[in-house]
Amino acid sequence: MKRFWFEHSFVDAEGGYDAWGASVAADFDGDGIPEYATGGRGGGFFHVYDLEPQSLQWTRHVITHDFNPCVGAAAVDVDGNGCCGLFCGEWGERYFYLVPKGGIDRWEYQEVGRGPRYPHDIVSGDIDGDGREEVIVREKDGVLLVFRPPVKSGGPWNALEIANSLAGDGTCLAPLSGKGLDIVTNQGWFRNVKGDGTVWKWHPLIPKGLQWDRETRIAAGDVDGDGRLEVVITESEIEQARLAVLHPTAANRAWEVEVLLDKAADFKAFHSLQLADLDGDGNLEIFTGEMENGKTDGVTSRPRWLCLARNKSGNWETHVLLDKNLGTHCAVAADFDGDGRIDLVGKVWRANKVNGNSGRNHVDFLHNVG
Ligand SMILES: [Ca+2]
Ligand SMILES: [Ca+2]
Ligand SMILES: [Ca+2]
Ligand SMILES: [Ca+2]
Repeated sequence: MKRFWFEHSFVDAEGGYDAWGASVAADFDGDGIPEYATGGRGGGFFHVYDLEPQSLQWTRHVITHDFNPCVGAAAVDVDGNGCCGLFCGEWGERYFYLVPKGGIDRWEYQEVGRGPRYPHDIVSGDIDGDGREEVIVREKDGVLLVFRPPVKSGGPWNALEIANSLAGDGTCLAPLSGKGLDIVTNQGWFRNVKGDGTVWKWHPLIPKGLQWDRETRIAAGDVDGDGRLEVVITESEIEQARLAVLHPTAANRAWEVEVLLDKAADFKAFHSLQLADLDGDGNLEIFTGEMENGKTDGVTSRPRWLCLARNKSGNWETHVLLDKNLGTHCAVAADFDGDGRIDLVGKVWRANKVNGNSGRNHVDFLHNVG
């Protein structure tokens, strides 16, 4: 019996469009099971896909064709009632908040403000502890800001700058200091000093000597079971992409690096990173995957989906979850059919000319049947 066993099917094999981004898993219709949203360019689209758990068939709902969502998007609960809307930016300066109206086949949206033109990373979390979520926006090679939802719905959102110029990308939220949610980036982490999001103090993370590429995916979790949070980071756009676990040290020093996949492993463009318990043993695994879009070519290098898991001796092993010449970008882990096992859904940014879907764009479901 394989430890990790996933069956692939297409969420959407009819692809089309271009520059697929805004990849989000969340329960938008309130049935307790997440849906999958994604959108992008090529005329402008935002879709939400809903899985019927018995037939394992996905239904596509169009949220809007009115604008072009950029790379970043997040589900956000602005009033603390457990129900989510979507927050995203366009390829341009407008930012939007979208909410389902009585089911996921009808949505309303509003422009909530203006901001940086290339919102690559968008994450949500309650950074001031008032029970309502805020949204962190990071422009690639640009600013890091917080958008706060209005007290009265429909009003403009308030934006506060945390840093004005950070190289590259890769952003997540995690309680590293134990006082509220801190902001973790590839350029160091920002401590939420008072736990209310008003004062942020920068701390180092990656040692300079490692020469980590500036484009990354980043996530935090206790991946080794020592009771402390580690930070996991990938190189997301380059060949010979690495993946490392960073272990906390003294507060003002770079973290200790444990490289799990080095250049010699010869993987490419890890633009997906999720920490999830994929085999249900109570320990987190590290999920990542390679991109298409010319980062692999589908001929001499075929993109794979991977997970890294510790074996019984505590050593990390790499497991290939999918090897069908189908790459992925910003794939997400969630239990999409509600059977208690964490599944994976991802989409391409842009298809390789040669891929496992006749050169077309695609959205993929890896159903956890292990
Ligand atoms: Ca749902
Ligand atoms: Ca809040
Ligand atoms: Ca596990
Ligand atoms: Ca499942």
